[in-house]
Amino acid sequence: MALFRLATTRVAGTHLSPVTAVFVRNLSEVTDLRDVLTKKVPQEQEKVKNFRKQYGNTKVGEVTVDMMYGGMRGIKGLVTETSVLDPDEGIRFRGYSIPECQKLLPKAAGGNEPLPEGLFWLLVTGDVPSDNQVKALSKDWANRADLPSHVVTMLNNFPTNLHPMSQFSAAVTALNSESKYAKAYADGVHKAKYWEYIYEDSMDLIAKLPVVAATIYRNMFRDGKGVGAIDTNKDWSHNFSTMLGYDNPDFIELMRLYLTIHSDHEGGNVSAHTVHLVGSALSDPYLSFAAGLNGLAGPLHGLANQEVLIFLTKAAKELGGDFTDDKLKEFIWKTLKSGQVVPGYGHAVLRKTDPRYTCQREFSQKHLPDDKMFKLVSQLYKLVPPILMETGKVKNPWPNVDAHSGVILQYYGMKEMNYYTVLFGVSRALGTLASLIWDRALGLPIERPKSMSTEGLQKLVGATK
Ligand code: CMX
Repeated sequence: MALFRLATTRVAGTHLSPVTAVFVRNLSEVTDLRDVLTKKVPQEQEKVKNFRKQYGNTKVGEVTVDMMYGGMRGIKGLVTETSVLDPDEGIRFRGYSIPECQKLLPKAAGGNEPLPEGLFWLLVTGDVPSDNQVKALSKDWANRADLPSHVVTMLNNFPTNLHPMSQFSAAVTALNSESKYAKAYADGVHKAKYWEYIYEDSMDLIAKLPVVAATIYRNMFRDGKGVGAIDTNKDWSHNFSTMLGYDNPDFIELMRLYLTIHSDHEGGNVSAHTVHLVGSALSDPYLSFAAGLNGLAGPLHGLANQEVLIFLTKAAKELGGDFTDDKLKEFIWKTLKSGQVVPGYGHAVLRKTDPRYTCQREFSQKHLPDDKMFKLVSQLYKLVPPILMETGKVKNPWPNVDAHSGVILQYYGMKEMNYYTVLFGVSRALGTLASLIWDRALGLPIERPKSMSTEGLQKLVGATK
């Protein structure tokens, strides 16, 4: 259906345009993501309003005492539109599985992997974008990538023994000097307009993250002489790879895949939940995302990709390259008996092999089938699950996303394992910020669940002491 839209004067962003009449045939032809959202937001607001009016008091689950002590597993307590995680099937981004995204999302010329720009468009709008829409997004991000000088100075002054994730989160926090949302809030903007500024900040932040991340990498592991200029004709992952100092086309393809698959894992995981929570206090996207990065930096979450490489390197060293099944089993048991986890295995929700692991395995089978470390990862895939099952307590013995990513990066020369979580963080911005835009568009309130003391809980359930 053709629709006639009056483009309103831009209230946020740097590109104020006059009120103009724009003829738009359908949304698949609109290349400005914000224009698409401007159309979609009122429709979604209406949908949610009507749904809540009719079903607002309907019960969706029960909460047990164990759930309260057990990290709130299984409690349905959040609404996240961008993706849903099925325990057996894995993640679906707006209803699309990873193989479907690999097939349907636009690719770079000559490339096979989806462009993360396309995934972001999908997460924000629910629609698979066209090539033109994705190209417009690449250009938009390239044009927003500049860092303010105080952040560059800050990055250049960090000691090289400060973990890359700490540098990353501190720099993102400091970027909030650029927040258009914080400024608009201070100027008394109406709450109906919040999402527009959150959108602008999110776009700016996503654009700047690769520059921040590459600066950290170059400062810590290369000559620290800057990251070079952004090429506005290249996609986000291509520019990021070049800034990191990697120009192998296969590495660039890996980055496109990597930045796509690490983006979102529904709303309850530590990084996504943190961004949502902090954002609910109306902290701007820089502050909210930096908080999420600090959660991602934990070894049970995003830092596990670093931990996996440490684990593999330790195994290689201790076993002196003697990777017989028996020796490896012994090493795994030793790890467990010393009270440590096997990193890269297990998940709070998943109960099967993570499809994010599977697609990295497929990438490796294609690009690095004979790599020694890839073979070790494959051998562990065979050996670890039965051992974890034998412990009798691990609910999911299968590998997660972090079990695989490090060895592929090593293969292409990125051996600095304490940097890996930064890559995860760059990607995680796509999902968490897409959600943050919708959080404000739907006017979700400050988050404040009820907590109880053990004593209060005992009274509540009528426990005898
Ligand atoms: N190695 C050893 N023990 C493990 C284990 C693993 N890989 N996974 C779970 N367990 C243990 C738990 O520590 C827990 O032990 P206790 O009862 O002694 O405390 C028990 O098994 C039950 O845990 P669970 O219900 O199966 O798992 P959780 O939901 O509590 O935790 C996770 C999920 C991911 C933190 C856990 O599987 C783990 O620690 N894995 C290793 C770290 C990892 O790979 N994290 C990355 C996850 C993906 C991501 O977020 O990036």
